[in-house]
Amino acid sequence: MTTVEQPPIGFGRMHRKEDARFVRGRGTYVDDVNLPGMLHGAVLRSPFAHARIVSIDTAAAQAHPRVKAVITGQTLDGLKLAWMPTLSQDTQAVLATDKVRFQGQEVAFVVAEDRYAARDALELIDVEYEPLPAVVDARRALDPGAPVIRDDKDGQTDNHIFDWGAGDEAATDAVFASAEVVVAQDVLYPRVHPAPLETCGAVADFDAVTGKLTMWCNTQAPHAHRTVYALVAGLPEHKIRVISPDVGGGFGNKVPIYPGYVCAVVGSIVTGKPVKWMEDRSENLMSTGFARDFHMRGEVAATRDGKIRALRVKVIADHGAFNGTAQPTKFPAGFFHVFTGSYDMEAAHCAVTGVYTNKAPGGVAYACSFRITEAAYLVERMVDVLAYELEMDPAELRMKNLLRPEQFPYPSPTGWEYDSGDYPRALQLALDMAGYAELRAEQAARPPGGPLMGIGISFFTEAVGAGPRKHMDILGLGMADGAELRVHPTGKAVLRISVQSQGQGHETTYAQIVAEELGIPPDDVEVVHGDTDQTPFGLGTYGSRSTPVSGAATAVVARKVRERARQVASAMLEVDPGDLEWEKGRWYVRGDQSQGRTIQEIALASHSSLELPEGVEGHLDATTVYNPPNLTFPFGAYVCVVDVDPGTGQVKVRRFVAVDDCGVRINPMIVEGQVHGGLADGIGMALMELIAFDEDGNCLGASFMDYLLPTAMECPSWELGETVTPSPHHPIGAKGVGESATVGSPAAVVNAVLDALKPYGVRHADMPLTPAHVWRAIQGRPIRTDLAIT
Ligand code: MCN
Ligand code: CUN
Repeated sequence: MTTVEQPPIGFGRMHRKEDARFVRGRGTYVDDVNLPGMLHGAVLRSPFAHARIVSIDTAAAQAHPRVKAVITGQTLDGLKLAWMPTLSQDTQAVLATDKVRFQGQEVAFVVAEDRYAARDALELIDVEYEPLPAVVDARRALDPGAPVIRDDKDGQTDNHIFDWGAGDEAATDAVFASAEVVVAQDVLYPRVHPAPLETCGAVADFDAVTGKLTMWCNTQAPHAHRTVYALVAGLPEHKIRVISPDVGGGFGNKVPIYPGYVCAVVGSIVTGKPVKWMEDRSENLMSTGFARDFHMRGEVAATRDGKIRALRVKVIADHGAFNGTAQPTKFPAGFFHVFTGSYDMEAAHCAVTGVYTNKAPGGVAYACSFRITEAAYLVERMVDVLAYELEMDPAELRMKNLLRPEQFPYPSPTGWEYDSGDYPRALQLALDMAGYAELRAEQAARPPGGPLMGIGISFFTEAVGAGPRKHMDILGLGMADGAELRVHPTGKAVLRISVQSQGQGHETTYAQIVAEELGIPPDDVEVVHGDTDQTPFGLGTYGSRSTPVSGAATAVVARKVRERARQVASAMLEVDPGDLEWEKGRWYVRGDQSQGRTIQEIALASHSSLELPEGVEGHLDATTVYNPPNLTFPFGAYVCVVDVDPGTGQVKVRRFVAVDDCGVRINPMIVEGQVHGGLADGIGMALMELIAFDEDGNCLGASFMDYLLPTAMECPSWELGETVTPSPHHPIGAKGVGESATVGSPAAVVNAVLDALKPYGVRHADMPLTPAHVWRAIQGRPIRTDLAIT
């Protein structure tokens, strides 16, 4: 990788501005916030997956000399805070009152002088439980006689949450009825966890005198959180300040509102002191935003020569005990209905049923683009299953079915409009980079019975940048983002945006957008984010929406400033504004390059005594609110090569070629970093990451001893390629990329392993493909990975 010493004035590779503090250990994370008199909270959690609470005795904990408060569901009930709304219009217990519904659920909150005393006091709380049978298998959740988990909800007599579908069912059924070939496959996307480096936490500081609540919290969506707090607490928004400081990774885990945050607030109100709550690793893994847990049945209708005609999908979506997913309200299964992926077909239909189980509130988190991860994985498995049945080459089958460039903008069978793409070019580039023909020749030359190698391909289409207000809101909040740009007299600038970086490098790339539009060097542009008192309203960073929405807002606001600068320059040069031409960083008189004013000169003049034309305000600033006209649709083609030892089932990823197209790249180095991270995620999910449960609902992934994460050891040296198909509706032609590789890569790895296992007649096996699982698949006995049952 090459980097340039002199930062570009605009797009291009440059080191991240924020790294100056990160590499020196000078970041400020929530746990670095220490206020005078601050107390520490800890959460008591349920050991049972499902149990009635008979009694809670807190007397001994209260009597602990260093304990300042013990809060239970009963305390909260008195404040009408025992239950809180979730982002998907369900309710979630803040502290359990009637029952516990998953292992690790919050039962009580202790506030003490230090973290250790708080933890010690948890041991002194005596909870009497009456255990109830647990529902762990999503496919059994709707069985008659299954224990009803949400008996707190009026009229809820089973574990059903929603039925939702998309596409044309009748048209799809008609195609299936006349199809030459139909293949069906059950595909599980097991429950996984984002596992960010920094766990979730907050410091709540309620000032009883001013009535203002200040909340340091590593949230990905500070403004959305503030509005929810305002609704829950009945405080006006200006009395709540949410500060999301440096964040050590989010990956979706830090979108929801967790009971610990609310408890910290109540703890601060009750004690009159700031209260810090930081969860530990096991708490993070057991109780916060899970991902996936999609039990899918896919069916493909095709012609005998491999033209895909239709796709039909049925899904059971396991949302855990509370429906805590964060996705636009109209889409209870997220954007799963992008499941036709990158392929041209006559019809498609999906039906998704959401169910409650005795597991932590599940949902969409973990680089998911609102369920496109599951959709992309399913369709890419189905294409390979079809190739297996038709005995066709999976690359050839994909080439035959990919959307063609002339089909864009492409209206998909389930109601999307893909903005732009050249899919065959991306796939061809990936195949060329991998040396596909030689790899197949190597595979064919292998003697039977020996070490195996497999080649896996995936092609994905993402849909990111939620989203157009008329289609998309969360809890009634439309998904537009504000931006404010102010250029000081010296030509230095401050940009205020509503999205919040968790490691994506926003302080750099947003400065680069301003640099590109105004010609102010990126080092002269300060990006302010993550503080609701200092930034305009917007819905936050997830679904790779920052570039598509706030990136666009930044370009738009910079262009507004540029137009103001033109007016000022016209006064300075005494020419008509229409006679001025822009080149990066300066307005000049058309036909006379020497007559011009730089943006810095204009900035000073805009604050000076210069007489401005009628109607032109002084100073150089602007605000905007950007409502995206459509999502952006980045895409990519991935090729993975694995070596598999049939004796042990061990998989080694030998090579990984990734061609990504995210339109115009603001900072190619940051884009590559995003792709590297997502590819590692993909290897993790495909081969080792898993949150499973035993039949009593005990979580079997509650530490990094059990929840395995990929390291550099498991990752090859990534081979990256790119194509650039700009988004036609985005002001700078950029598309989001943060989740692309996580969405696209698991299927490439799984397809590669199953390609290797082909000599053993294995058509499908579910993730994660651990050595034990691969070995069993070779023996013809693949397992159900989501349950601790073999
Ligand atoms: N970028 C660019 N050119 C493009 C597209 C993006 O230079 N054409 C840059 C952006 O300017 C930004 C970064 O790449 O600096 C990611 O941009 P984008 O794709 O818009 O994604 P977001 O900034 O909205 O980040 C969210 C996305 C999500 S949803 C998850 S999950 C995830 C991901 O980012 N979480 C991450 N990447 C992560 N990376 C880190 N280090 N930490 C996380 O928690
Ligand atoms: Cu769903 S994980 Mo990202 O959208 O924050």
